[in-house]
Amino acid sequence: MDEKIKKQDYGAGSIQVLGGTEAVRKRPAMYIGDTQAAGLHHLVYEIADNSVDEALAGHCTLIKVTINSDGSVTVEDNGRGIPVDIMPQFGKPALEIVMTRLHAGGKFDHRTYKVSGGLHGVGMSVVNALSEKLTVYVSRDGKVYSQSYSRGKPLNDVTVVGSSEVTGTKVTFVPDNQIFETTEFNFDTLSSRLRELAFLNSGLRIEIKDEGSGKEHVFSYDGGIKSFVEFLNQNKVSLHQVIHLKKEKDGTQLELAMQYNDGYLENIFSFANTINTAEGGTHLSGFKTALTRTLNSYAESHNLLKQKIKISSNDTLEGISAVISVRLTDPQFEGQTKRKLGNSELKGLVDSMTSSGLGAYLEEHPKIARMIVDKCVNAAEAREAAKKARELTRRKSALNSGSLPGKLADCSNRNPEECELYVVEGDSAGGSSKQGRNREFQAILPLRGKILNVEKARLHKIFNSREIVTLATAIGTGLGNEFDIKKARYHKIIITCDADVDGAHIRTLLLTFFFRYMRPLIEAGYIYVAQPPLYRVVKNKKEHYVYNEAKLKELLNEIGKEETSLQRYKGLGEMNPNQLWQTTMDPETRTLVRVGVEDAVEADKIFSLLMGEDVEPRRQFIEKHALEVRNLDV
Ligand code: 28F
Repeated sequence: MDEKIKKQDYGAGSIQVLGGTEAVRKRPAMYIGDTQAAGLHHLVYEIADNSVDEALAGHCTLIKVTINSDGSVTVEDNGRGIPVDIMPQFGKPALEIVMTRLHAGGKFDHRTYKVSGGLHGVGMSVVNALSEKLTVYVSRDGKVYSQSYSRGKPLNDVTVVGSSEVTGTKVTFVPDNQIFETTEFNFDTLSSRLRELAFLNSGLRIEIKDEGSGKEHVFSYDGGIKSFVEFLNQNKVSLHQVIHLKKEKDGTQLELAMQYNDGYLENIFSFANTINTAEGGTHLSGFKTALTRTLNSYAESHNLLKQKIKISSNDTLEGISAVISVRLTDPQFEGQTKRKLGNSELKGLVDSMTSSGLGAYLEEHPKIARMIVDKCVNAAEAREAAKKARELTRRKSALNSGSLPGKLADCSNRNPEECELYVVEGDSAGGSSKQGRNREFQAILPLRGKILNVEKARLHKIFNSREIVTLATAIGTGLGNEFDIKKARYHKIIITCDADVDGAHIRTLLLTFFFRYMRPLIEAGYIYVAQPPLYRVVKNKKEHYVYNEAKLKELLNEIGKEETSLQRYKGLGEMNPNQLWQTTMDPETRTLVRVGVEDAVEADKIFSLLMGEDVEPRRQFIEKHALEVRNLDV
């Protein structure tokens, strides 16, 4: 075959190779951010990015990611396959060079936007250097080529291992446990990023599968970020069609999709060159400024500001779901995790593109404009009213009084790291757990009845809910803007509800509340769900506590049903203090499930679903997951 033609094909001449990958192993954080879970997952994104580039070049339609049972990960695509012909300047196949040499632009904070298929292969050598073992398969020209590596060094030459009628690239790697603090991949973490990639590259199909658990997802969205917003509002009541804008100015592209729902929460995702800027940055502030100004000016020019209260930025963000995606040539990522866009020129650019685009949209859609403005005016008025109410109640508010709630049976230890707060349902459970606990480090807070559904309430109502104020005061962190995790009085907050429908509902209400208003507690790993037993089985004076139906079956098979007494616990109140201690509170024998926010989008969806107004999807969800609800691990 003609080498010259091939070279032109993929621009091998333009590839800038900087040398070996020793530097990567010496300072991995420079290349992947850190060596903890985030950096570990970054390895997968780095490989998948190459497939995305191949898709951007118009040659790849499918990416598959698999977490294998042995803990390794496989990423494969149906692109053209990495070229395998010999590069004259190295005397080695292009594939080996891509896999083993550091390329310009591969640095974590220097990753630049590749318009289409230019510099891909970048980043692969970084992943390879940080893998205990990596094997690549390339299907190309009717053959399958392969090469394996250990810590970035080839174990063999590129060899033909088979034939193939299709083309593509497949990489399987085992992250190096000498480099990473953890080498366990989280399905939900990978899944949420891959879903984002599918939204940001419409038409691309991305499949993810966990061989261990059998979980799998297929992501494929023709509508791009418009579909993303529809997805965000999927279990909410949306108020209008998604507003979708595409603009370009001074070489910067902006794509914006937004839609209001009837709730009060802000849900905005921002991206720069498809990188999730979770900490926001100049593009996000440009958008917010423009949104406030455009809505105010529409309201003024159409005489919609009745009480002459100006709409504030917060008013425009109530119930908004939006995705802002910018593409620019030289993105600067700032902040500790490099997830904040720093380019100062972007604020003005995004502001002016949003203003003109949104302004025009509102003029063309007066009904939608009117509804959005009314919603904002309504929010502004509620904010004013809440401010007045707050000033009135401030003096008597428990949140500011510094004293602890009367219902709290506190522990004597004052070191938060050692202290636990059991939040229990009702006074009777409160009574037995107070007697059963170890009062040195275990505190009890009984809540009466259902707590407020925060999904359906505005902030001032939440601040006025007695149960919520009691909870926030007992925990010590305060709420909303005043929230301070350093003030947490307990590092374990244990939700303990009955194993019935009411209990499940209260648990969900509490989790929703923590998720929406005290999320740092979940992120810090402070929130737990207790697992009280469902049954007490006694045979020959021997007691067994059973935590689920399956285990009950198992036990009865083992010990036999005859002359066995079986007690089903309907509530914690039915257990005596000693039983409660043994089964649910003794750190030696109890089981706690830690609540995590692995996938904020997924969790958000579940909460909207469980707490929102749409009855039908909720019924479906509960039917589908009825068996898991006891362990709802959001
Ligand atoms: C599972 C990970 O890495 N897919 C990739 C390609 C395709 C080409 C390519 C990659 C090196 C010097 C460009 C093929 N034919 N999946 C992947 N698919 N890299 S990485 O080229 C790398 C060259 O410059 C490719 C023609 N041109 C490019």
